Amino acid sequence: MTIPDKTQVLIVGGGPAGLLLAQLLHREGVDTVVLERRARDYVLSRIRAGVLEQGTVDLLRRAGVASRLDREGLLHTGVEIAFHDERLRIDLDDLTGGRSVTVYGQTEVTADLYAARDAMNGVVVHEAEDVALHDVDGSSPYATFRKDGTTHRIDCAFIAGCDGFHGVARATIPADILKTYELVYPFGWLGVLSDVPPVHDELIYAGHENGFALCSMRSLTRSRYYIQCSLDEKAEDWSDDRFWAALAAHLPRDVAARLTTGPSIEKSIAPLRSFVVEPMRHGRLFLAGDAAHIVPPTGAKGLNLAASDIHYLSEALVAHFTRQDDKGLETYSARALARVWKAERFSWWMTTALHRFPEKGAFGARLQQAEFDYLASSRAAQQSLAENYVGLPF
Ligand code: RFL
Ligand code: PHB
Repeated sequence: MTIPDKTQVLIVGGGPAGLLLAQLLHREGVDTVVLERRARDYVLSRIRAGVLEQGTVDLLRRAGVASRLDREGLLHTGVEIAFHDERLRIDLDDLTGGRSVTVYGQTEVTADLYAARDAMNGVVVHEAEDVALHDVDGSSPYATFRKDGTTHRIDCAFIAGCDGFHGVARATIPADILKTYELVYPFGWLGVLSDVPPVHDELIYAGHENGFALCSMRSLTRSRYYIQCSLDEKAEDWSDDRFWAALAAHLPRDVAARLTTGPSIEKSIAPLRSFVVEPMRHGRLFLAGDAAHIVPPTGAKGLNLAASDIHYLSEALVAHFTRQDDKGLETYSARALARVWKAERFSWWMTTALHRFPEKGAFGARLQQAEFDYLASSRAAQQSLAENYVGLPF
C-alpha cells in the first residue's frame, strides 16, 4: 500500500465512526485516508456494543454495508426492565408505532465496514504512530505520523477526529475553546461473552439490590452478560464460576433459574462515564463519536450516537464538495450536540434508575422502586422509554 501525500478528508481512527464516514464519502466521490493506531486484527477483535437503533440500521443500508446485517441481525420488538423479582416488558413496536432495535454486534459492523473499505481499495494506514494534527484552524490542515519507522505527512481540506475517547483529535483543540462536561459513576460493568443460548429471547436490564445486571446476546447461540462491579475489580480475578454465580444473584429468581452457563470467550471490565465536549468543531477539525462524547452503556447509545454524528458530518462534507454549500459544516456541532445531549439524558436516567448506589441510602432505593412502579403503571412512562431506546430521529 502506498501512502498518499494528500486527500480531501483525513480521518483519524478506524473504528465504526471513521470507517462509516469513509464509506459514505466514498459513495459520493469524496476521497479519504484513514489513520488507525492499532493493527487491523486488534480493531476487529474488540467486543463492544450489541444494539443498533433503527436509524443506525437505515444508515448502514444507505451506506451499502447492510447485507449481512439484514441476514443475521436479530430484530427485537421489545425489551425487558426488571426490578428485584418483578419483570416488565416494554413493547417497543406498539409504543413507538412500529419501531424496533436490531441486535448485531459492533464487531460485525466493523468487519462489514472493513470489507467495504477493501472493496473500494480505500487506504487505511494501520499502526500509524504519533499521529499529530497541524493547522486545524487554518486553511491548509495536515497530519503527520510514523509508519514502520518512516515519518509521513498528509495534506487535506478537512480532518475528522473519529479516534475515540483516548484519541489525539480532541486534545488538539485548545483547552480554552473546549468546554468539558463529565460525570463519572462509582462503578463499572464486568462483561462476559459465552457460547450459550441467551436466557431470554429479548434483552433484560435488571435493577437488583445486589447491583445491576444486563442479559444481552449476539445470536441465538451466543450470550453477552454484564454485572455491575466495583472499580477496583480486575477481570482476571473473576473465574467463570464466580461470574455465573454473581450474575444469578443479580437477576430475578425465575430468570436466574433458567440461566445456561458455559465457558467464557471474553471477560472485561468497563468503567461508566458520561462525557461531552462542546463544540464538536474547531476550524477544519470535526469530532465525531466517542472522541466527543461518552455515555454509560445502559441505554445502548454509544455506537448509535457515533452513527448519527457521521450522518450529519457526511451530509455536510458532501454538500461542501459537491455543491460548495457550507451550511451543514457550520451547523454540524449544534445539530450533533442537540441529539447527543438527549441520549446523555436517557443513558444517565437508565443508569440512575437501575444501578445500586449505596451512598444514596434508603431514600434513593425507595425512589428507584417508585421509578419502576411508575414505569409499570404508566403507558406514558413506557412510551418515553421506548422512543428513546429505539432512538430519537436524526
Ligand atoms: P472507537 O470504537 O473507540 O474507535 C476509535 C478508533 O480510533 C483509534 N485511535 C487512534 N487512531 C489513530 N491515532 C490515534 N491517536 C488514535 N487513538 C485512538 C482506536 O484504536 C479506535 O480504533 O470510537 P467510535 O468509532 O467513535 O465508536 C464508538 C463506539 O465504539 C462506542 O460508542 C460503543 O462501543 C459504546 N457501547 C455501546 N454503544 C451502543 O450503541 N450500543 C451498545 O449496546 C453499546 N454497548 C459500548 C457497549 C461500549 C462498551 N465499552 C467496552 C466501552 C458496551 C461496552 C462494554
Ligand atoms: C451488549 O450486547 O453488549 C449491550 C447491549 C445493550 C446495552 C449495552 C451493551 O445497553
